[in-house]
Amino acid sequence: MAFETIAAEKKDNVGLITLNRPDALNALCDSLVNEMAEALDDFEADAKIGCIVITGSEKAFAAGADIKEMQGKSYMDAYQEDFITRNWERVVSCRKPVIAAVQGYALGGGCELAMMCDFIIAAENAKFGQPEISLGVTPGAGGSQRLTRFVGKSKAMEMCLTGRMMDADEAERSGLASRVLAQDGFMDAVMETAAKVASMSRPVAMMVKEVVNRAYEMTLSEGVRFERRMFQSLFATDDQKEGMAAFVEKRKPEWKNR
Ligand code: DAK
Repeated sequence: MAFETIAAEKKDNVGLITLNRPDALNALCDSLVNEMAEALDDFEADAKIGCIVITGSEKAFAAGADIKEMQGKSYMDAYQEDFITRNWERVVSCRKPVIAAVQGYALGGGCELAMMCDFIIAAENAKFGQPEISLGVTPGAGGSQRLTRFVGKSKAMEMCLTGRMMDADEAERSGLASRVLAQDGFMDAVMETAAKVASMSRPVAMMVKEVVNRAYEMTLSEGVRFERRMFQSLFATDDQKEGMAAFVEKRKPEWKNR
C-alpha cells in the first residue's frame, strides 16, 4: 500500500509499520495516525499476518503529537472533530499482537503510542517522556494512566510533572520496556521476536493478548476466572490437540489456526 507518512510492508508473517516523517521526528499528525489505522486494518484482515511491529527511525520513534497541527485548535474544534481520538484508538483495538520497537525519542503521544502496543522493545538510545506539561497541557492519549500502571505513581508523577526523559535502562528496570537491545542490528532482533510470536497459533496468541490485557481491567479473582474459562475453551480447538501431540511426539507443531 502506498502511504505518505508511514511505510507498511509484510515480511513473511509479520506486518511492519514504519513511521516516516523524518523532518518532524515522526510527529503524529492526523494523517499519519489515519494511515497507521488503515495499515492496521489491512494487517488485521490478512490471515497470514500473526504479529505487527510499529517502529520509527533511529533518531525518533515519535516526538509526540504534531504540535504545529494542534496549536491553533479551540476547545470546540478539538471536541467536535474528536481531535485525533477517533483514529488513535485503533492500535488499542487491534486483536493481533503489536510490538513497539523504539529507537530514539518516544515523547508525549509517541510514548503513549508505544504504551498502547502489547510490549515495548527499546534500543539503547531510546528516550521516553511525557513532556506535555512544558506545552501547557496534560498527557492526552492515556499517558497519565498507562505510564502510572507501567512504572508506578512516583515515577509517573515525576515524569509528568517535570517532563524528564527516561533512558532505555531505566525504562527496562521500571517495567516500561520488556527488553533493551543494542542499536546495532536492532530491527533484525525485533523482527526475530515478532516472527517468533507470528509462528504461534494465531487464535491462541490473540487469546493470550486478551487474557493479559484483562489484568488491567478486572479484579484478580475475576481475571483468574476469565483466564480459566479461556484456557478450558482451548480444549475445543485443533491447535491444542496439535500442540500437545507435537510435544509428546517430539516434533514441531503444525498449527491449523483453528
Ligand atoms: N510536533 C511537531 N514538530 C515537531 C515535534 C512535534 N511534537 N517534535 C519535533 N518537531 C519538529 C521540530 O519543530 C523541528 O522542525 P523544524 O524546526 O526543523 O521545521 C524538527 O522536528 C526537528 O526537531 P528539533 O530541531 O527540535 O530536534 P532536536 O534534536 O533539537 O530536539 C526533541 C528533539 C524531541 C527534544 C524536540 O524536537 C522536542 O522537544 N520536541 C517536542 C516534544 C514534545 O513536547 N512532545 C509532546 C507533544 S504533545 C491525544 C493524542 C495525543 C496527544 C494528545 C491527545 N488524543 C488522542 C486526544 C499527544 C500530545 C503530545 O504528544
